[in-house]
Amino acid sequence: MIHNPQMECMPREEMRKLQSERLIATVKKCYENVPFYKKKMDELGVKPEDIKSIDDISKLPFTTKYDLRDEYPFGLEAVPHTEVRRIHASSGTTGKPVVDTYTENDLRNWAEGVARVMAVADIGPGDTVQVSYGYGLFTGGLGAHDGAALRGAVQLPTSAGNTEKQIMLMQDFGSNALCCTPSYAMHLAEAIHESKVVSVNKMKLRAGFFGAEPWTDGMRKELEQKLHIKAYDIYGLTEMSGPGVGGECEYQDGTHLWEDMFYPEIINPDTLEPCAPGEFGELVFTSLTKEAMPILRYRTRDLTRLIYEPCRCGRTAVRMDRILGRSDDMMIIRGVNVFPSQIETCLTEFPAFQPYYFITVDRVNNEDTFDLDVELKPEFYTVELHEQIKYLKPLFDRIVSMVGIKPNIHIKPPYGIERSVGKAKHVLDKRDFTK
Ligand code: DLL
Repeated sequence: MIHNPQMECMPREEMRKLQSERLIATVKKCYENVPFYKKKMDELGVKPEDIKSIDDISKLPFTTKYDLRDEYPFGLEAVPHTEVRRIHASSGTTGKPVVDTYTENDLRNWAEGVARVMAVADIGPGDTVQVSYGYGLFTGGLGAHDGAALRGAVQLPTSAGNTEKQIMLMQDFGSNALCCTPSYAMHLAEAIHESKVVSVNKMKLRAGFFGAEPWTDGMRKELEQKLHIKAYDIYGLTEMSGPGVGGECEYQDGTHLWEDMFYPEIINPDTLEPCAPGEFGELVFTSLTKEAMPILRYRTRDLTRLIYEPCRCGRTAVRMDRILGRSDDMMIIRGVNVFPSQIETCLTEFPAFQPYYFITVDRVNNEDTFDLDVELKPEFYTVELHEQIKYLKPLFDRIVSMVGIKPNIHIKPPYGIERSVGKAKHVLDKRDFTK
C-alpha cells in the first residue's frame, strides 16, 4: 500500500510547485540563520531573493562533507539549540563524525520517510518489525524503529549482533519484517540455515528493508530465496536525517526518492555541471523540510542516475538506480576503475560461491596487485587445488570481462572471510599514494 498518496503520487507539476515553495523557505532560513551559508552565498553573489523556483537551485553553493566537519558540531544549526530533540552522527572513519540534529518535526518527517518504505510491504498493526540495524548514534536503528512505530507495527529493537539470539527471537516472536544491512541479512540467513534450533519454515518473515551499503540484484535473489521474503532497498544518509530518503516499491525497479523532502540532482563530479537526465553521476541533495540542520546541495559522493519514466506502482516520485558505489569507494587498479559491487555481481552469478569477498590492493615493483579472497559454499568447498580450479576459472573469466583486469583469486575455507553485523568492509588498499 501507499503510505502517503498525496505526496508519493503528486502530479509532477504540482510537486515542482511544492519544491519551489519549500526551497525558497529553506534558502531564506539558511541565509538568515547560518553564517556558513550566508558567507558561501555572498561569495557567489547569490541572495535569497534570487531563488524564485526550484529551477534556480543551480545558483546555490554546494556543501561537502568537509564543510560539515569544519562546522562540527552544531555550526550548521538553523534553530536555537533549545528546539533540538535528538542528535545522531555517522561513524566517520577519519576525523570528526558528521553530525545531524533534529527538531520534533524533523523526527516526524524522518519517520514518515521510513514509513513510506515499509508501507510497500503493507507493514502495519500486528506486524513485528525486527530492527537489526545498530542502535545508537548510527541512524539505522532508531530510524527504522520510528518508521515502524509510525506504521503502527510492533517494534523489536534487537540492534545488530548477537546472531544466535536474533534468529531465535525472529522465530519465537514471529517477526514479519527484518531491517538490517544486506551483508548482515546474509549472515543471519546463513546462521538460520546452519541452525539446529530454528528453521526458516517456522518463521513469518515476509519483507526485508536492507540498505546502508551498496548491494546487488544477485544478493537480493539470494536473500529472497534464503529468507523467504521480498527484499526491498532502503536508502538514506545521516546528513539527510538517515534511512528513508527513499525506498523501493513492489516492482523493485529503482528506489523512489521522497522528493517533497529531499530534492535530488545528478552532477558530473569533475565539472560540477548537471548531468543529462538518465546519465550516471554524483547524487546531490537539498533538504526541503529539515528544520534543525537544513542542507543545501549536499554532495553525497554516491554514484547513480535518476529515472524519470513513470513507475507502474503509481508513485510519481523519481526513481534512483542502484548506487554503483561511492566515488571514494572506487579504486583505480592498473589504471582501471573498479567498484567493489562489481565483484559482488560476479560472485552472485555462480551458485558455488558465497557473496562474501575481500579485496586487497597493493603496489609491488611499481605495479598494482589485486588480490581477491572468496568463499565457496560449504557444500562445494574443497582443499583439492584441481577441484578448486573448476570453480575459479569461470569466476576469473567473468571478473576479467566485467572489470577488465585480472585478479589473484584465493579460495578461503568456510567463514574464512569475516562476517559483518553492520556495513561490511570489502577493501584494504595498502598502496602508499604519498610516494
Ligand atoms: O547508512 C543511513 C541508512 C541506514 C540507510 C539504514 C539505509 C538503511 P550513513 O551511515 O550516513 O547513513 O551512510 C550513508 O551509506 O551515502 C551511501 O553511500 C550508503 N548507503 C545508504 N543506503 C544505501 C543503499 C546510513 N540502499 C551512505 N544502497 C550513503 C547503497 C547506501 N548505498
